[in-house]
Amino acid sequence: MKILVLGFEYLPVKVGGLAEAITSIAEGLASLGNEVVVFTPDHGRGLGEPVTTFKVSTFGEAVGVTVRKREEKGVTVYTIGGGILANRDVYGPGWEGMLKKAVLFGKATVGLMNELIAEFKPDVVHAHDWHTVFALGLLKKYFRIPTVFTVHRLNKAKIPANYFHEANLGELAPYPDIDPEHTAAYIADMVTTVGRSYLREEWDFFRHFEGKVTHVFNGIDCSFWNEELMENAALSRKERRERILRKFGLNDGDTFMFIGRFDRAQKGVDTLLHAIEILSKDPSFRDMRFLIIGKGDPELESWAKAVEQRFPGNVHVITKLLSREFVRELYGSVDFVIVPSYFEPFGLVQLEAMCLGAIPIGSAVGGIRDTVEDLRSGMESATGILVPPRDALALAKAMIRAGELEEETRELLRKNGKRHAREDFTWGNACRRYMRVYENRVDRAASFLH
Ligand code: NHF
Repeated sequence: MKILVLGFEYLPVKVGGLAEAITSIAEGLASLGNEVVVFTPDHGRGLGEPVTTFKVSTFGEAVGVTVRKREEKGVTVYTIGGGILANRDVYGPGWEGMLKKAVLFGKATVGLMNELIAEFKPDVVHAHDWHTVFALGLLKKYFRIPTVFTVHRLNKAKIPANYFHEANLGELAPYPDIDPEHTAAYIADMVTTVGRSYLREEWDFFRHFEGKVTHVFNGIDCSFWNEELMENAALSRKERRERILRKFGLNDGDTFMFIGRFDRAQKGVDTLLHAIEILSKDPSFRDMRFLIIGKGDPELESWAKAVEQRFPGNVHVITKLLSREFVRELYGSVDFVIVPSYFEPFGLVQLEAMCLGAIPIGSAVGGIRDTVEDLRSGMESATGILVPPRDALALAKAMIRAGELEEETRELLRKNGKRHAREDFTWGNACRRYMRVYENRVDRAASFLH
């Protein structure tokens, strides 16, 4: 098949998990024998060779657009630059800048498609997240190509209708404020999201598109998240843990790690900080160590630092960016990884942890629930522990329970986790299912089926 992928992030341009997902999907589809082309903004990176230039009228001026092209792992990537598309802030500058970027990107995709269509007429356009809504709408309007819209995370924003008028899509904007996710899903022929539980949790949104909605799980690339590639691969897990803790000035003990954005809306580091306060009153706290890694909300950063100062023998906080290689050492050394998200469409941390033998303790939401098998499901398949979200007491209790697990049980959880992550959540599986979506051979979510 000929597949055109649209997205605002494509590696090496990365803000969050989206870049990894879109790149892996494009490369995975190419390795299944498809012809895959990506359109993505240049974001001032200047990657690839310039191949064409043209002008686009937008917001009262004629903007010179430059398109660059590169081939990467079987995928042809066109990056569209010029005007605000050259701004390095992927989702900006500011909200207005973001919207202008999305409109210009949309209009420029029509210019580029005009040049390619004689040679490359896509069988399907696959757009990722709402920033591509104008591109999706315009490619559908001008070229009548079947479209798929994938939600990686609902943003639930409202856009003034004039941006749709500016994009020459006034017919999609009959009201003053438009939800771009709703519009993208409305015009798409198929709508997917990255996990089954997330689809159900957000049914209030997805139910509007019942009949053309399904999930496609993301994958995890275990070729990088692999214990054998660790610097300390030759050491036992216990020795690795001792080393890592010593590096941070801590004595050995059961180690719980959080890694992620410090925000108030999703990742739940506040629930963990509350749980540590609760645990500090329990005798088992003496032998517990916590590595808290991430950055973001300054208030949460200072709260984490304050907890570290109160419990210097137990807690170590890192707010600087770490290399992927060092994060791999950490995953392969700690006992447990805490994923206390309020919601999580798919989530990578719990899977990276499982690939490297760290046992996840996470919220029973979205992708965490889809990928972690709770201890209660029986020892044959269990890979971690699930707790209700936003419940610091439940999380604290789960950590005490985890600390009490025998080595034999931990070993089994690690073994199950590695198998589950490596075999059940591959990008190959994801791409094979996307092919079924494109070919209309996929099962649908239905409100009357349980
Ligand atoms: O893994 C890539 C990512 C997801 O849960 C994640 C999220 C945004 O919030 O699909 O998209």
